[in-house]
Amino acid sequence: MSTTTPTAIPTRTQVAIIGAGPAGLLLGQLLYKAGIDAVIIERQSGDYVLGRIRAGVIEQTTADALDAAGVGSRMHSEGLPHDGVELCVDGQRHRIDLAALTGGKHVTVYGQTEVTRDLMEARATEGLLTVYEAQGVSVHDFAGTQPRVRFTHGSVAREIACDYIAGCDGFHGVCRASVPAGALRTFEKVYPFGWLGLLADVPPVSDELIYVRSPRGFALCSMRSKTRSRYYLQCSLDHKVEQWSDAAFWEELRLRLDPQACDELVTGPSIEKSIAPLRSFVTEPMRFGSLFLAGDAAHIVPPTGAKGLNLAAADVTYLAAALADHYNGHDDEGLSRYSERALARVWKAERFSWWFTSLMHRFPDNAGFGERMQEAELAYLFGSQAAQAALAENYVGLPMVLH
Ligand code: RFL
Ligand code: PHB
Repeated sequence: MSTTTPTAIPTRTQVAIIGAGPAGLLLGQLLYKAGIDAVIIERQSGDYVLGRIRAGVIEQTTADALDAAGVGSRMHSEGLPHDGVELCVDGQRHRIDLAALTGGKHVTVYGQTEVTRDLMEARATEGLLTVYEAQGVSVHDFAGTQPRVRFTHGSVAREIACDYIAGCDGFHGVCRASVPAGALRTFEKVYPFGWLGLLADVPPVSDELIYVRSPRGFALCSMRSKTRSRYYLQCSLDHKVEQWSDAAFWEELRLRLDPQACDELVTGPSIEKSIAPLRSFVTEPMRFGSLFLAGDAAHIVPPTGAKGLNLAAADVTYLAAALADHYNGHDDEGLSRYSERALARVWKAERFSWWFTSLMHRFPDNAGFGERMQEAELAYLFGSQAAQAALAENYVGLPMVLH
């Protein structure tokens, strides 16, 4: 999909975007709407990008950004608005009424795969260039004002000169790694467990997501539609996905769910199974010269708060607005303040994701004091409207401050 012939690759553009994940594709679309020229360079194929099963929960600000990019219509017709979310603790379910606690806000359950597909299709329809399967991508001279991107495509060496590079190439990308040592400060927390995810064409166990804390570890019941479910189990970091048969997954899930959910659980063959480690990570600043980092290239959150894709969308919303101000001759304040504005939002989402992860998982070395702290925090949460409102406000997404 959207793969272009090598001859169509230009030697110059205004913004070279590295990575065609949600950050890169959304930025490309927002820049197109602002009349700014951009080329996206992606090392994988379009099908590979679409095959990665990741996020499922869209905040209102992300939905707004997708609307602004002109790609929101399928999300509105097929996405599932959720007014609440459930927490199940030791077999007891507690509903957090997101809408009531936030003055009517909700989240939309719509898969990252579908967001990516919508963005790819919009790009193809507009005839905008994404170079898929670019090899050996490297970024150059971005300390100054005439950066360049080099790569090989179809065994032809290419170079694109540009005004700015947007590093949207994820946690393992080349952009952050190319910044001189010492220019960036990083903050990291690695959690002692991972999430084993399973996707299956079975109806979800409940109308809303259920985050489960059980003595056997965390579980999450999520969905992609009314006929497709996504489940996760906290697992040990040394587990391999091949160790987990579908039957073993469903059996372990049942052991973590409440009796009602066990009764209503519909199982079936998996379409996909994968293990993801959990990490909190932030880079400061998110800019070096004419290179701007956005999305997972700059920060990672553990998936418990469903914030990763949403943060990526917020970053590129700030960045697209800043670039539009620059090219429209207004001013460069947005570019100067990009890192500061994005990081203010990032750190709040990092805090929430870390808090929610710490609250709901079983920590291997937490048997004493730590476990009591979790229990006390949960008892406080379920007994306090104010605490539930704080959870709800963060879960639906904090507002974006553009000016
Ligand atoms: P991506 O999606 O990793 O895309 C980066 C792209 O860059 C390409 N790339 C390169 N291209 C050219 N040259 C190179 N040298 C390159 N190196 C890499 C890659 O091939 C890729 O296509 O980053 P982006 O765009 O910043 O998007 C971030 C999101 O994908 C991520 O934050 C979310 O998926 C996180 N996440 C969730 N976020 C939410 O908001 N809500 C959720 O419910 C949610 N659930 C999840 C998640 C992530 C998960 N995993 C697997 C980590 C659930 C899981 C299990
Ligand atoms: C998902 O559906 O993949 C999902 C939902 C909520 C999360 C994380 C992942 O917190």
